Amino acid sequence: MKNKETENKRLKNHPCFSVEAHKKYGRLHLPVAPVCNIQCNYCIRKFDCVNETRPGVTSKVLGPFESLERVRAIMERTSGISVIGIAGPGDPLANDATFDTLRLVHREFPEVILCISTNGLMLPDRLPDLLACGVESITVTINAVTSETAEKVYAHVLHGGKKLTGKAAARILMHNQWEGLSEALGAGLIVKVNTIYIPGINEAEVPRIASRAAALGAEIMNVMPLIPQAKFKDLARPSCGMLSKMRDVCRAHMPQMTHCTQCRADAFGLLGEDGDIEMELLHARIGEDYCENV
Ligand code: CLF
Ligand code: SF4
Repeated sequence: MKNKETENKRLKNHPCFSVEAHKKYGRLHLPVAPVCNIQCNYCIRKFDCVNETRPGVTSKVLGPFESLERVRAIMERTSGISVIGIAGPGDPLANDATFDTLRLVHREFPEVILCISTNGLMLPDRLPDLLACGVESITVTINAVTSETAEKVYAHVLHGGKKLTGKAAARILMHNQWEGLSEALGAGLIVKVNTIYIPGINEAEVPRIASRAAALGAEIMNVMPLIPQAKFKDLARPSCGMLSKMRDVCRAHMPQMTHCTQCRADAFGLLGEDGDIEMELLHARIGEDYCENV
């Protein structure tokens, strides 16, 4: 059962869930999760997770204690960090360091909202651990509602000690994403859905993801434009106009995030006010046509 008062406070103070909060509060990412358990066709491992991070080269993977040191140092000299998140560079739930880090940080900074972003494969399994660590908000990246489309988006899924491909991979991934999302909402977490808008592959399913996520009670959706790379390097990146139109369609189902900066796994501070090096990496990688607030 959700505690409405706590939930509203979290939503109000979380820079990714609230457009107002992002002008006032920042997030601090801890890059402790290098391993991933799936292969998205738009991902190259040497870059940060493009589900949730800007595709700059990962500067450094930290361990749990190094992360705690980083939190201490940044909290001492930066005000307004309301959220500490783990968003890669791989999948947080595929890395035990995620849970060790969350526990350490929560013990010392219980007032900060803990957040993770995941592909959802291990969410039903690891939700109890996330709750025990004090996590209060999650993002699940869902790119398809049918296995035909999911098959095109994901090359493989590592599950139960096996490497699955095709429909078998698609089915287990989608089942766990929706199951995990639903259970997380039932457990009182605030939940955002990220969807990569991949022209020619999943545009017909993006609004269906919005509709289903809204029906389950997710708070907000973040439709992110494909960054063409890896197997999808020859696909077109959606224009600002296409993105805006897609968000309008999805808005009929649920609120849309329009202020995402596709930040790095090691970003910190207010959204959009990260260092110059990150901006250079972004522009070098995806060109100057990056559009925000559409
Ligand atoms: Fe980080 Fe993601 Fe939590 Fe935010 S980011 S784990 S929900 S605290 Fe935010 Fe960055 Fe966009 Fe993500 S701007 S990429 S939506
Ligand atoms: Fe890459 Fe993230 Fe997909 Fe894993 S979940 S393959 S790190 S984009």
